[in-house]
Amino acid sequence: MHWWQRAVLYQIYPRSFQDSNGDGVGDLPGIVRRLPYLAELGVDALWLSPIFVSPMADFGYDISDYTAIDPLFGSMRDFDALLDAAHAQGLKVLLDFVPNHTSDQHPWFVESRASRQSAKRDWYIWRNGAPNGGPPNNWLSEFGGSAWQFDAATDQYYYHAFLAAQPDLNWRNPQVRDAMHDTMRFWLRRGVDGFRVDVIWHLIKDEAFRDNPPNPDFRDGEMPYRRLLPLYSTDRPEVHDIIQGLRAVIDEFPERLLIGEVYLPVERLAAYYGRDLSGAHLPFNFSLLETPWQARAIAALIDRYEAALPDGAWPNWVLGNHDRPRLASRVGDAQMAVAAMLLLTLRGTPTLYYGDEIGMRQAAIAPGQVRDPWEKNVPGFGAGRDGCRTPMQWDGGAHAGFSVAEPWLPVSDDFAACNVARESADPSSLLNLYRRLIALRRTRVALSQGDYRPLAAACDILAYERVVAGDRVLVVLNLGPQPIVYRVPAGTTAENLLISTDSGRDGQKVADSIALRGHEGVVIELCV
Ligand code: TEU
Repeated sequence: MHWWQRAVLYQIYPRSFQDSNGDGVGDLPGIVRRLPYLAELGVDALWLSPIFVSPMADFGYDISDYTAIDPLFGSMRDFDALLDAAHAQGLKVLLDFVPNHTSDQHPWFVESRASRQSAKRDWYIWRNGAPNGGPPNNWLSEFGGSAWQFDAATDQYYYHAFLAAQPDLNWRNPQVRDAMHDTMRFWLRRGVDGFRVDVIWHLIKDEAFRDNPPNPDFRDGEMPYRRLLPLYSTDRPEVHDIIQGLRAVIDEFPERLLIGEVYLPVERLAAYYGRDLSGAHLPFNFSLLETPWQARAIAALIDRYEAALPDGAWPNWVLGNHDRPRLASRVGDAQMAVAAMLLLTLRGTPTLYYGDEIGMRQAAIAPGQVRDPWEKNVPGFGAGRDGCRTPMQWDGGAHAGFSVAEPWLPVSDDFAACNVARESADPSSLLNLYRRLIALRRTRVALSQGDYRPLAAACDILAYERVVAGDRVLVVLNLGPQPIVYRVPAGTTAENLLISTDSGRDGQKVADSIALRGHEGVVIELCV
């Protein structure tokens, strides 16, 4: 087994984790200071959202130098110190690799836009306008409006899937591929343990630039980008060759991990493992972010995902990230513990988003405090991502212990009750449940490696087994407020209750049925 199959991954949004120099923005020395917290939580690897030199139009997802640290976060020396300190505590470090687009301030793009004859012209996607005027085709930017930006100086348009300040690279150009492969090698040689690759399903666009068809499911009031199906601008068959190229670079180094960010239905996602598993090790599975929080819907999703996985492909699950509303606000306070138990008992590598382990909620952002360019470009559709990016709540002191200065985004107003210091001291807190679940996952092979066997999905009950030679556990989750009694399947003998979301029950003997309170989840040891 590879380390990442047994691992629990933890996403840090560096701007918001820990400020060490009093500028209100988190930084690398801040992360170093908090490594003991992460080691105690029990996670195995950190993924850092981008820390590279950037004008910050999209908070680091617009990179102008791939091989230098933005001074806002620290220096290369700080990065090396973080890598060493993390490794010394047994934590792997994954970086965010953003190969689809650069910043418009990147020297490559500056050179590319300088003239049609520029040696780097073809590094980006330049097209003439349509014969009757206007952009080359109907493609839309995810962040609002046409995906084509007119450049008066050279009388052509360039393509940007996101902001106009994030021009897309042309991955059909071998020089682009070589340059980007070299940036990967730069970090791999320094010792990073792998990458999370940004919008990997966007990397190649249709060679003929055909118009995207209308989306028959589009409803008024939805995000304008949803008006068309991105058939020709994303998820093209050729993307898998590009990903194979990234994977080949990863495989030049021992035991490195390639994760791909892919927002696609699980049936399409499966292809991102690549032919003969030569693609991403873990194409991120975001399907829980989009599924109604109901037992039947979740059980059906797990079945679809398990069925779609290619032979030998390793699954993974995500409950939150820096682009989506906070878990606590999606499933409701009462279900946070059950959600934690689901994530940490499903088959495959789980990824936690910073702050979800203490139950941070989507913060209210006043109109004057909006920082997210997506929200600014397309206001009123609920696109705003600031509310899930607020400072980590370490304690009940000034600015929640995140910084001595006013933070770049406001601290959520629940920080006096919801913070690490308080929850650490409370055995029944969500944080301590996460710690117990992660520790259990480490000791029970059934949880880290066992097969998944669905048992029940009715009303509010979701039950399944995890089974491996010599170890077998039963997970029962109550997704509703009513108490219920769950009967252990016929022919099965239950032993101890290993963990309940209601602390205090751990270790209880279980007979042939178990009574669960509303919103309770349990993991039970079964006789093998
Ligand atoms: O996100 C892409 C992203 O989340 C959306 O564009 C996604 O396609 C949509 O929600 C699908 O429904 C990545 C980064 O995570 C994000 O922070 C960046 O802003 C974006 O790419 C551009 O780099």
